[in-house]
Amino acid sequence: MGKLNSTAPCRPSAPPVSQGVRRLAGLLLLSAVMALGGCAVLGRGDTPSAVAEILGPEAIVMSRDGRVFITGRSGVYELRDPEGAPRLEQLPVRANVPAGCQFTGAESWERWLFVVCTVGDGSYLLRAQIGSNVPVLGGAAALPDIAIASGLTADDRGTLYVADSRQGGAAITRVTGATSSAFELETEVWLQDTRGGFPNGLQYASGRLYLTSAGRLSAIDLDERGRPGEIRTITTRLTFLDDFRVLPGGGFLLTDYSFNRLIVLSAEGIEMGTLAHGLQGPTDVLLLPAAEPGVPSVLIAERDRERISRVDPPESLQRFLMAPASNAR
Ligand SMILES: [Ca+2]
Repeated sequence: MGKLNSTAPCRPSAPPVSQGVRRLAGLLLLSAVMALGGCAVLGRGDTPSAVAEILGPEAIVMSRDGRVFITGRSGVYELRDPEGAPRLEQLPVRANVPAGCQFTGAESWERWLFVVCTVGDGSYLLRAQIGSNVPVLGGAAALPDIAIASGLTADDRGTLYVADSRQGGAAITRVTGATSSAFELETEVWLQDTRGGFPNGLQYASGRLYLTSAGRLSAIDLDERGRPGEIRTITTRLTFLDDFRVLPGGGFLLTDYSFNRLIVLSAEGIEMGTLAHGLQGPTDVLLLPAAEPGVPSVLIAERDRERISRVDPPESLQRFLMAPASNAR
């Protein structure tokens, strides 16, 4: 399927240590790899192959018409032809956003792409209309409640939710007005962090918000007024979990940042297996629908390897990625 094939393997990733140390180790490794003239591609199966190089990739999102957008440390990109001859195109920014704003969360809702970025103590929301050949990011709006914007998701009505990774800050802020023509936002603290643990990945699915914070994955019900209801812990682990996908059958495809792998959890939080290992700082995942009915492949953002990778799921886990009909529950 892909045109990128194996030549020689990269070195194995460093053992999991603290997040900051890992970041540094990742940078050193990148310098070493660049000195060697680039890292060879790893091939298929449950070790990833390279799709595109990007500085500090954080989020991968697919629009409703199947276009793939990626946030990186210093820009937002469209990944064209991910399974053929992948290439990145940077989205121009025509907005009043401070220099050095680092892009993190991304979400697509109807014809919009939304991204958040943080510089200093300020966070901003930008949007682009998808449809034109190269979407242009504009309309930067400050997000006053948010120190370190992280995960971003939209509910069925286009209300946005932003996770704030600042320790002790609000866990989740709700943003309305992002789809209005004036782009006048109303923000409110939606959920105060009561568990004290680095809110990061955030995804809305079927009337619930799912959140990772440090090693915890939680489900938060929305009541009929859209307020947070019951908060349920799905799993707690001694690691840092980053972004994830809610799978068609109700399970989760989850980046285990500290242990450099991608895991599949059942809806109940039971680990069903490792979908990819040997990653370097995985921060997000996306299911790429199969061209013909079949098994989707998976795109992975590897922040510490500064690249987007693709992996074909091992047979033992394929049923979890497919429609519920083939996924006995
Ligand atoms: Ca993240």
